[in-house]
Amino acid sequence: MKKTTKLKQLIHSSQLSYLMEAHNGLSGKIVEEAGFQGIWASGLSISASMGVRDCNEASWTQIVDILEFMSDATSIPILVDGDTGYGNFNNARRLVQKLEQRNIAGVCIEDKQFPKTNSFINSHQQPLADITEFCGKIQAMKDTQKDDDFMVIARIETFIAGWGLEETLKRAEAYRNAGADALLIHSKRSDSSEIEAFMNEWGGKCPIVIVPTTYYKLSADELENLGVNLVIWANHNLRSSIQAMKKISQQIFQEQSLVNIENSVVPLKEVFRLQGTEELQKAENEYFPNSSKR
Ligand code: SPV
Ligand code: MG
Repeated sequence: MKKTTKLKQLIHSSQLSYLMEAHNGLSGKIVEEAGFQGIWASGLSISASMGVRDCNEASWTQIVDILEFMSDATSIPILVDGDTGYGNFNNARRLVQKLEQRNIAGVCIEDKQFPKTNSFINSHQQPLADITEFCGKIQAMKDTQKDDDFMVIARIETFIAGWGLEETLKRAEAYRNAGADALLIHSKRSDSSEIEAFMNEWGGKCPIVIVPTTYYKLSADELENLGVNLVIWANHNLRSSIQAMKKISQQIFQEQSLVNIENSVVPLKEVFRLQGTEELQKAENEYFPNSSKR
């Protein structure tokens, strides 16, 4: 099945589905091996792993290069965090073309202005996009996609930017009418009250995606009971790897030796396995039989 069709099915499934964050080919592979059915290519995590801020400091082509590695390394669908689409409708529709060429399954764009700022930073100062302009962007993206199953998800930042339920519902209806395949309702509260309020009024008119980073205390059952379709674990591979890298760097720096280290890191052969070294060795036997003699 095509990756686009898989993502579409996940979003429309009657069961709650989950996407796990990855930020490069390696983390994408780890997410797939863990059993997840899809990947969230997080703007926060990709920018952080590049050592820059989550405000479009990395150019969109630099992001697309990373996405190409992620897509090549995995067989499950990738939903890309497309920020604001990197400009106006024209930039956003060109992004769709480039993502489809790389076998990406869908993209999520948020109704803020370029350059965006991460939703958890200075969110009271984050201007929202004009509704009509954002609807044109969604339409242009949907009109551009060649594969009917490519997903365009519209992310609503009203709660993040200090607006209420009324504005959220108004935008939700407008973006759905513009052709969005699903809506991501973002919240930075430590509880799910904003999401619950929205779900009570929305009435299942189209699939809903959430990112419970700050309301992380919800149990699996509580998440299920919200009635949303897709949950994104948005940054947890990035955050766990930062913790692991800090710990090992500090320990090696202090001990100036690897004596106590070897058993707390994966063996090299695991790195080679994840890189697919075995496949190359088989290919060498087939296509390059005398390679060992050279
Ligand atoms: C991301 O993962 O980059 C997101 C989600 O956009 S958030 O960081 O919550 O804005
Ligand atoms: Mg983001």
